[in-house]
Amino acid sequence: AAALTVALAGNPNCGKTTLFNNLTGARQKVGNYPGVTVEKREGFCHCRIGEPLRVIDLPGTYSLTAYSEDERVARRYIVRENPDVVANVVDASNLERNLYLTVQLLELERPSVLVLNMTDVADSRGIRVNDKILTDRLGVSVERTVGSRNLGTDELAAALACSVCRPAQPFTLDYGPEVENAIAVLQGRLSANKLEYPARWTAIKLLENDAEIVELVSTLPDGQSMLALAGNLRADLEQATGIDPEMLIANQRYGFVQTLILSAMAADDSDMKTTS
Ligand code: GDP
Ligand code: K
Ligand code: MG
Repeated sequence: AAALTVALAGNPNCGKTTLFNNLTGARQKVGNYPGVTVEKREGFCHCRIGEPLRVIDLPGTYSLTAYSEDERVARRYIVRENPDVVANVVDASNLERNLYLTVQLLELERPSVLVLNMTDVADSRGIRVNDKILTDRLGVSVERTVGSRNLGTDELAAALACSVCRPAQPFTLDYGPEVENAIAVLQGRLSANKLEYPARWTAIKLLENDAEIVELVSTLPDGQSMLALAGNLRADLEQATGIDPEMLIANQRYGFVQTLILSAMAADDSDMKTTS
């Protein structure tokens, strides 16, 4: 059987390359500075469970906008190359910034596993979250690792191999009534077309006025009228809320993440797993 493809995605410096090395036995350069992973790398994980995993180390990003090449590379890879599973690596000591990317990755609708790395740092700072809350609210399984000590690697490999056995749980962030209405209108028009990106994600990106997605939609048979519609919806949203739609959407994402973290930290931690 063909190897399952796993894409490692996450913020810069959350430990993606360290986990890549742990999984594949490679010796790629890691470091606490940006720009180490300039392009995606690939290797194989011959883990204890069945099939080997083909592991891709994507460039680190804080968001999935069209503003930087790293972000475009990451989102294009996840959609066009269709990896079997996205391993979203998260710095567990810096949840707010990291989960802001997580919700955007989940909107790409690929099967995903949430990897809480740097759990040693989180533990030492007293940052404790309940994995079950994260799993319930995000629809993904959670694995804990300490990459720099090669802890949790086998469990991670097993979870990645297993992730494709069960169907992906759909994740939908509720952007509030005004934005959701606009998304629904655009999604309805978009779903008549064959798109490479998920229709809901594409609708959100049109409301954010994402340059690459605007370009893509302009090539559709009724693309020009859809872009005009998106322009009107953006103007209506700005009129109704007084906020630029791109900012409005970013604010909703931050709000969701903040609420999620508060719930996950407040929850009884008696069922917490530890790695060390
Ligand atoms: P990337 O930018 O996501 O690829 O991150 P790297 O793999 O280059 O790691 C960034 C830095 O964090 C390196 O110095 C690693 O040794 C360190 N690191 C990776 N994982 C952990 C971990 O779980 N705990 C701690 N304390 N450090 C880690
Ligand atoms: K790095
Ligand atoms: Mg790296």
